[in-house]
Amino acid sequence: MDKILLKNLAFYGYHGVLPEENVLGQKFFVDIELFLDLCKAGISDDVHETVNYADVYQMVKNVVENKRFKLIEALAEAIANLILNKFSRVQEVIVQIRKPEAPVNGIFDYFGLTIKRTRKVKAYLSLGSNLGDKKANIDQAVELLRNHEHINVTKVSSYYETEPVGYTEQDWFLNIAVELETSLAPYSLLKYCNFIEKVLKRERVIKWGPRIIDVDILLYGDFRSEDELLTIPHPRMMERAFVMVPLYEIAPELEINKRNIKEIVESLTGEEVRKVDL
Ligand code: PH2
Ligand code: MG
Ligand code: MG
Repeated sequence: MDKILLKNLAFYGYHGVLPEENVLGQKFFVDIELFLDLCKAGISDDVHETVNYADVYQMVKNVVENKRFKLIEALAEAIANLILNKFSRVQEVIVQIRKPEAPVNGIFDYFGLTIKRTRKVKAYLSLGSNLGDKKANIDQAVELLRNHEHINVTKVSSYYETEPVGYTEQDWFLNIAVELETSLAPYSLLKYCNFIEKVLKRERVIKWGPRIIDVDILLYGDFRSEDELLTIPHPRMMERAFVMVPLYEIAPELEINKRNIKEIVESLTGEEVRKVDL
């Protein structure tokens, strides 16, 4: 991924375990690497489509010069946290801190550390199958999600047998909902969902027709998108019991478009959905 660099920022601060460090202070050097997509700003030449490094500098300066931590670990953590919270475009941040005047008897360039912190987003998926061994297909798709090093599957709903919606001349579906935490960007998560469909040899024949596996992104944090590749929240999820009922099981407190999920589920009148033990 692209990155923005802030190198060798020099400050005078009062962090340290030894009392004299908190009184006399010393020099601190900080390096920051911000990982984010710079493509849009590169084309538009507009600072609003990137992160202004001057704003990051002010934030880092303020923490290093005005706060007092015993450990540089705590200082670095505070800097990484502030950056991820304030600058939503930043996916990942590396913070390095160096103390060249650390009160240690000896000859050295500096003592220091580097930490890397990654934004984690909670996302919800809907999985469905109505061809072949439906349970095996769903299970294999969940396994492939679990295998990804940047995906942490946190909840999986029960299995639901569901009446086909849209194109009705087909077998009933097996549907589940999955909750996960990921540092993947929305389009990278979509790419991996499509990869899972490919591994399971899904063929795209009839729209809304029979399929070995369908892996749809329902929600990705509070990210919203309406382009030709990806629409989030999923455009039809609110009217579909086969999506909402499994989702309600694993996320009963969710709000979607400012509506409470319980109220949405209770308002559904459509197709039949039966929880099953498999
Ligand atoms: N998926 C569709 C169309 N219709 N019906 C049920 N019951 N379950 C599905 O997963 C499903 C569907 C298109 O993705
Ligand atoms: Mg679908
Ligand atoms: Mg799909």
